[in-house]
Amino acid sequence: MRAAILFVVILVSLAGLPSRVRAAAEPDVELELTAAPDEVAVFKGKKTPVWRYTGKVVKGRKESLIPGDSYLGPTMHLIRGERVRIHFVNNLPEASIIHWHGLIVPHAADGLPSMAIKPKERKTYDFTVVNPAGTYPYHPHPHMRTATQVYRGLAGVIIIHDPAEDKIGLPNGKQDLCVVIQDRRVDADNKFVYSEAMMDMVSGMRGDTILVNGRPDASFPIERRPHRVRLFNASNSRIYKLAWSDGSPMHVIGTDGGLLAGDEGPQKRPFVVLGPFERVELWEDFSTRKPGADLSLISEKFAMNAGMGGRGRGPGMGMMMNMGGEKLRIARMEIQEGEAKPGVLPKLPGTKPKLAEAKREVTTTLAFRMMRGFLNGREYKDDDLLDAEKLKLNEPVIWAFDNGSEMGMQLPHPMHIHGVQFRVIERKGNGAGELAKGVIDDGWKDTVLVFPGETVKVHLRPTERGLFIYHCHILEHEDMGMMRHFSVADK
Ligand SMILES: [Cu+2]
Repeated sequence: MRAAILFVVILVSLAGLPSRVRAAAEPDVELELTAAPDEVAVFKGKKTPVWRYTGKVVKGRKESLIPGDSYLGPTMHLIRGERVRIHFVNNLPEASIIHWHGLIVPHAADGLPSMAIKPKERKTYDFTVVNPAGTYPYHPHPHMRTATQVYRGLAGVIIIHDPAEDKIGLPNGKQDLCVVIQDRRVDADNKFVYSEAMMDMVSGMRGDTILVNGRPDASFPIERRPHRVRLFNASNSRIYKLAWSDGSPMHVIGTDGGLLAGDEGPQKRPFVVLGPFERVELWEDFSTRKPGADLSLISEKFAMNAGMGGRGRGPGMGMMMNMGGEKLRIARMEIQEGEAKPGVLPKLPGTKPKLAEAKREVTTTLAFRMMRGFLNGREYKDDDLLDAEKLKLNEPVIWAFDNGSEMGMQLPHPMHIHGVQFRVIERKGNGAGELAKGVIDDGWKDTVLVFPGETVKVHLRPTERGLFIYHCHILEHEDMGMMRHFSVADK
């Protein structure tokens, strides 16, 4: 990063303070984010009405907030260890709240649906950046309105930097690409069309127009040298099977919660599967491609049958639903003229963490039936804390997501847990089918795809006390009730 030296200076000065002093200290970075209706030139011709975040730096590093050039919110560049204060201003015609997806923050700063603020109100968030360097989303989270608010354009990226990561020597500056992938249905007036037809709600809303960083027909000028490519699926519901159009493998160096450890990555994969709000980071050496080569990031066609199931019967019985995807071009990689500067695949530091034995295990059954989503048989309500999963502070727990034993539609559900990063320790049922080779279960995760008929177990250790939520990240499923509270209490 251009401000790498400044980053080091700030972190060193922070580290020198006793934590008690730091806790009482003023924020290092103070930002303001405003959500409001707007019109943006997304396509040729008429402007597209959107809802979007705009922002400004109130105090601290000017480069902590970089405005987007379409409807997406500004990209926040935060440094691990920094204290951050963010003022959210709601200038929308309805209630909203911002959630920092994947960030481990105190309960009061998490942006739960029950904390949504009314139009014209403000909310201030205070937190310290404790997550590893990586790529994290932010987005609205009001109950029953998240899907439409995100679809209208409310979403953005937080990139966390860490001087320790800078030492690895990963490509940076212009060779550090962030690729935010969304799909929309667009009408003749360039408006985003949101459908509430039953099939669109069951599969989740999908569109046939791909937007990258808020732009159609995206292309990136690419120098003939290694790049870091951050892939972020910010779509409401679409699952992507991402690949290079020339068939060369992808080199995975990171997942939701930052870089893989040295003994689990880099990984060579023929393609990478990304569910809603999952992220994957790649290291790709474009020096092997000729200038002008026809190269694109694509989503390959794939089949996935979902439908009425039940343990032992498997998906696909009775009502059927196509949850697969057609072939789509995501973005062109325009290989520039100039000398090839090949690189070597980076060595990633550290080893896979040894997970402490978990004496506590919780299970959540997933179900979607009659246009309603259920977790352990209950639909979400802001004030429903009955039977909330109860975790203990700092106590390791195994959390199982069972997508095969409830009656109802068996659909893929990307399950997201607030307030933690977890490790996937078991996947049973092979519901991924032909997608299995591209499902990355390594590294730190905050969202995991649970395919029809599968049970996926994750290991986590909550470090923030209070009330949080977990939910399906197909935003239509979440809005239709597939969300629940859990609590973290002292021992
Ligand atoms: Cu779901």
